[in-house]
Amino acid sequence: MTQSTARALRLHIGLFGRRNVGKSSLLNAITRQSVSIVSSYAGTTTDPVEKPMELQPLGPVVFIDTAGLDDEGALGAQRIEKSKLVFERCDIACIICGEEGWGSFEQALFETFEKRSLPTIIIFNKQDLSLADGDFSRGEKVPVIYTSVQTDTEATGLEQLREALVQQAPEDVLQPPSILGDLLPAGGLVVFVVPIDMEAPKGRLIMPQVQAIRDTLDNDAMSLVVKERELAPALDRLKIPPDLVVTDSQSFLKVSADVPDTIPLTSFSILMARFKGDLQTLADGARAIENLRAGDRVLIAESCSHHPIGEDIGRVKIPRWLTQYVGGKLSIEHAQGRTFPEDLSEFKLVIHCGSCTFNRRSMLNRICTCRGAGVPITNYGMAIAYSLGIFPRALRCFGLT
Ligand SMILES: Nc1nc2c(ncn2[C@@H]2O[C@H](COP(=O)(O)OP(=O)(O)OP(=O)(O)O)[C@@H](O)[C@H]2O)c(=O)[nH]1
Ligand SMILES: [Mg+2]
Repeated sequence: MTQSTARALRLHIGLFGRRNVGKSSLLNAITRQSVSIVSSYAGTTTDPVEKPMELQPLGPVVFIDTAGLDDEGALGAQRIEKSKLVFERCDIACIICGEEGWGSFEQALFETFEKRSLPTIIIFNKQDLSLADGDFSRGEKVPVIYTSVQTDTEATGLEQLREALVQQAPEDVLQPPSILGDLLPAGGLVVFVVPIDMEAPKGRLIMPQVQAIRDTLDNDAMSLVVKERELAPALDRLKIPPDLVVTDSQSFLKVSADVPDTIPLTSFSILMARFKGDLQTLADGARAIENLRAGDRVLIAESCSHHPIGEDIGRVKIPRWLTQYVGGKLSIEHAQGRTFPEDLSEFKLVIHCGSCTFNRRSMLNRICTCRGAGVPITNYGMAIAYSLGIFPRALRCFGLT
């Protein structure tokens, strides 16, 4: 995806500040590469340096490292001009402070961005030197973070930077293109498997099902909607096999047995992992199931606050499948709606629902919170696929295994 995403679709993040505050060091720390030259000489970076990358959970971004905006002399003035041109193509501006902290220089820069309605993040770098913030008052509604990115030492504050970027990203950047349209060829056919059981709402379909059907129509593709029992006869009636089968995760086992291995298969919840969250992070989270041991604490979080009925997926089925996989009893806790524990450090894994009632920013925020706490996070569909042993198959259609 990094290569194929057009530059214009990437979130552009500009790094600005005085010379020597650590703009280039920050770029290198977040990319984990030596992209920009770092030195104690003030004025090391001259022309803007662009680095496109995949930044989970945001997706494709490009960081732009710039020359210090307090550069001096005739050449310095030209460099400042070049850096200022970067203001034009930024979606988010980071103001980085170093030894001198916040001063009138940073304040003026902040006001410039404010006038441009450019979302801003304030970064106090070089925290390892125990610096004071300087003349800074926290009146503004702008994320303020503290980092330390000296080469050869472990960087701190980068997870908070990710979180701030999610918070400041414009709405359209956070919208993924489609639920499943890109997985289908033009005129393609998808079979949806929708169990009608006790939990199915009377007389209607649930939101991810409706959204997936609508997305298929929007992408000029065809859909066939069946219950589990009708799946095999439906496939038998088709002259050409479908391009994709999407099932309710709870029916994964039966459906995977009925659908030949050559036909791509996934679940509504896994589609939602990409649409509302971040496919790669949530897939990595599912792999943490491998390391679970009896007694480990697992948080199961659900964004809607429905009243659990029957064999509730979050309360009964997932705990049962996980326990079977781990081979011992886990200590499972639940969170519903907007409540989410502040301290996640004791959890070995967070399993989140598809999050159809949250917007993407809320789900990405939760992903960042978990990342910040060093706790893997996955979602219902991924966790079910993993514990039932069909994880690689369920991710194959996305090019992931
Ligand atoms: N102690 C400490 N030093 C840092 C940190 N970040 C950067 N430095 C040092 O600060 C100096 C300047 O770092 P750069 O990353 O080159 O700063 P810059 O803002 O890109 O500087 P110019 O390109 O000259 O504008 C280097 O000696 C870095 O090693 C940090 O978090 N802590
Ligand atoms: Mg630099």
